[in-house]
Amino acid sequence: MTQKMAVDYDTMIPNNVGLSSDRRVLKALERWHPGYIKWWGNLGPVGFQESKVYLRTAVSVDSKGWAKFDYVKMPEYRWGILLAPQVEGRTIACGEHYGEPAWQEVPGEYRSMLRRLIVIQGDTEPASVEQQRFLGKTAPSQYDMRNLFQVNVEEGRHLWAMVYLLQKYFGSDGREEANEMLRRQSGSAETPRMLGAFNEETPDWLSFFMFTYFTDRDGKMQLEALAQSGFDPLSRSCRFMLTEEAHHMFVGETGVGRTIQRTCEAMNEAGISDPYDVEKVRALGVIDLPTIQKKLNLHYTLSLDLFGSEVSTNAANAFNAGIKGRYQEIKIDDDHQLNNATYAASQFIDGKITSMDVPALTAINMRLRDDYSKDALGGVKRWNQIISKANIEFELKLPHSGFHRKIGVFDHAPITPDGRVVTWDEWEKSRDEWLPSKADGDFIQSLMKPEWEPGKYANWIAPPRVGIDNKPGDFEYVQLHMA
Ligand code: BYC
Ligand code: FE
Ligand code: FE
Repeated sequence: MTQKMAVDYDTMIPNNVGLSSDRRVLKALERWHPGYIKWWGNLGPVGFQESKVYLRTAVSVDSKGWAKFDYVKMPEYRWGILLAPQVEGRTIACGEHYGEPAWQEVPGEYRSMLRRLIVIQGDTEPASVEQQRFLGKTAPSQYDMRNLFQVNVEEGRHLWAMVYLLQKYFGSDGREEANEMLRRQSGSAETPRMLGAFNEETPDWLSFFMFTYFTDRDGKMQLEALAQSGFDPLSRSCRFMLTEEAHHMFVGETGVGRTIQRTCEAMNEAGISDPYDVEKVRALGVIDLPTIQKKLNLHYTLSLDLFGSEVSTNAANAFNAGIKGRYQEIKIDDDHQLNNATYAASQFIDGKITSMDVPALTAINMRLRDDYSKDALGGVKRWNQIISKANIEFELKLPHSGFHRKIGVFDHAPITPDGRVVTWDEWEKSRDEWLPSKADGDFIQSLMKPEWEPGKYANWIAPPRVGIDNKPGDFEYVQLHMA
């Protein structure tokens, strides 16, 4: 391994890309830095900027022991540029350049395609921070508050990762794109974030957990696909981002799991066996299981939209160019060019849901979405085990991929969560049984009372099994400093 794995903390921007000897890029990033800090101050976590948070910071990109935990004020977090180690002799994993050496510079013919993908990826990162900025104030525990802020600073770092690529490899238009990242804003009417789900609200902690389970998992899948890129600096950036991503999905899975567990415990203590007795369950101050299903339906389907159209020439071009691969491309046993392969893609024709074999090259998005759904099923099964262990008859399910969609073949099709095609009238009539209603939102909001005493948890959520960094139950994860 020729490359230094430790992170250089000598420059203002921690990095393992030799920034101190790359004056042009260092200067460009130093010029971008104040705008980023200003953005963090304006649109990052509201309150708590003066509090010391027990955060992990990457100190190496080694697979073992890359993180160090310590108290940091968030604005002083050392956001850095970290790439996974270069793999000697790495070759392009797919498409017409399959087997050729990976590119260390941007190939001219694919420049705009690459830039677009990096910009879209980068745009989602600050968007999620903006969406989650109000949640600190209603944190159900110090433990959860720390996890929120950990996710937030790491999404901030993911923005840095993409901005580095833009500044280093894309000249003046890269610089312009880097500035635009701080100008767009989640939910803005004039300058919204680029992808649908990143302009939605994250109004409460159950939404936050669903978001980190389902939407960060789209992040995982897209990063996996970009980690297969023939453009090596992008691949290496994404590979390191993936190591951080695992924690985000852990926060989501365990957050939803702990919510479910508390609901089941409260039901059992009160002798309520019918999960559909919503009023009685809610009177216990916990979130009823049908409402958890509705939140799941919402966040899963918003996340499915992030995969783009099932059949896409954009996706085919990116694959063919070797810019974006499939999930675990190098482990797939085929020609990696998809010369004669087909793939079953969803269709919605004359009001009927069907599927048709199409050239696999055009169905890259569909395939990644299918891989995503399989991946997302694991946690749902574990959530159901919590319910069945509590002897409650209820099963959470992923809804049909045609339900509540705004992108692709099912765009605005009246399909139910169990995959029946109905009339719009029927669909609208049942909407509130499938998706969170205003009343559901208000109820959840009423539970969002902060619990900031170390070791205590809001009534609607169970404590975690183990602390972060193996800390004891009453550990002070956030040294609150209220101005
Ligand atoms: N919303 O051929 P099509 C993460 C546009 S999450 C709005 O169907 P394509 C994270 C599309 O741009 C991961 N517009 O799709 C998670 C195109 O527009 P133009 C983010 C959409 O291009 C949590 C047109 O529709 N990373 O990291 O194959 C917290 C037709 O496009 C949407 C990436 O997404 C939408 N949902 O695929 C923090 C990776 N979908 O160009 C972070 C980079 C499609 O015709 N992005 N459109 O005006 C990509 O690979 C692809 O651009 C997409 C879309 C998968 C997003
Ligand atoms: Fe991210
Ligand atoms: Fe994430």
